[in-house]
Amino acid sequence: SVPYAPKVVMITGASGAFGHAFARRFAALGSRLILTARDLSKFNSLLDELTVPVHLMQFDVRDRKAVEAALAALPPDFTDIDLLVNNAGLALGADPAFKADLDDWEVMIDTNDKALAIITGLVLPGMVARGAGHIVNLSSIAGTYPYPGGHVYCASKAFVTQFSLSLRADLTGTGVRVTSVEPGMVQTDFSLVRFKGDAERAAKVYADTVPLTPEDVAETVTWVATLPPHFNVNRVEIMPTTQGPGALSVHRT
Ligand code: 8X3
Repeated sequence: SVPYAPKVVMITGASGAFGHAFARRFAALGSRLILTARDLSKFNSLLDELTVPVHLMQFDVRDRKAVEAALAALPPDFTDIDLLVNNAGLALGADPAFKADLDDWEVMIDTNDKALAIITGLVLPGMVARGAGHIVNLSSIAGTYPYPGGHVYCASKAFVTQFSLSLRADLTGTGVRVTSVEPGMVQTDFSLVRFKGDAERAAKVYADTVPLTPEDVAETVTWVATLPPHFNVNRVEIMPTTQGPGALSVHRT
């Protein structure tokens, strides 16, 4: 048993490996789950294994009207969200900034930052009114450590970390917790998405090393979310043992 188990957990972008891993862990704690995705068919096998009540919401997190409508239509058993896991997010491209596709920049900012802030803003007043709740934001080591080709992705994650810490400043005394979870290398479809389906390039990211797994990240999210209510983890940075910060770049003639 854990000190605290959230009764209703909402996970955005839950069709991917992180979302599935989080859903399994909170289901094991008996939480009711709100899972959101653009494509609900990606939940089929997961739904077969979950034995807790699940409410699915189909939207692109960038579609504010769709998000508002879905939240307004939550069934009674799901309205009081105890834990919001802002998991939807992505990286697109890793070429230098001066070669980047500006459409990629827009999608990253709209998804990783704008949508995350709006969904938080929609869910937060209810938590404050109830005097309890927890926002867990999936940030990244990229928000702290810049790297070549990271540009807008790194900056978008710095937003997530700083937004999380700023929320803490407003929420002390409300009973609502906020945590920025900042993983390093985790083996998922993250790189396949970043490299737009180039499986060979994506595989190279994880070759000959031991990356974290989605279950490792789920372990972290479950840990911060099941601590006793007086205990807030502001931010938690995790990496595989085989990864560490790199050197600053120096140009030599
Ligand atoms: C994912 C970690 O290092 O690929 O956010 O940016 S990294």
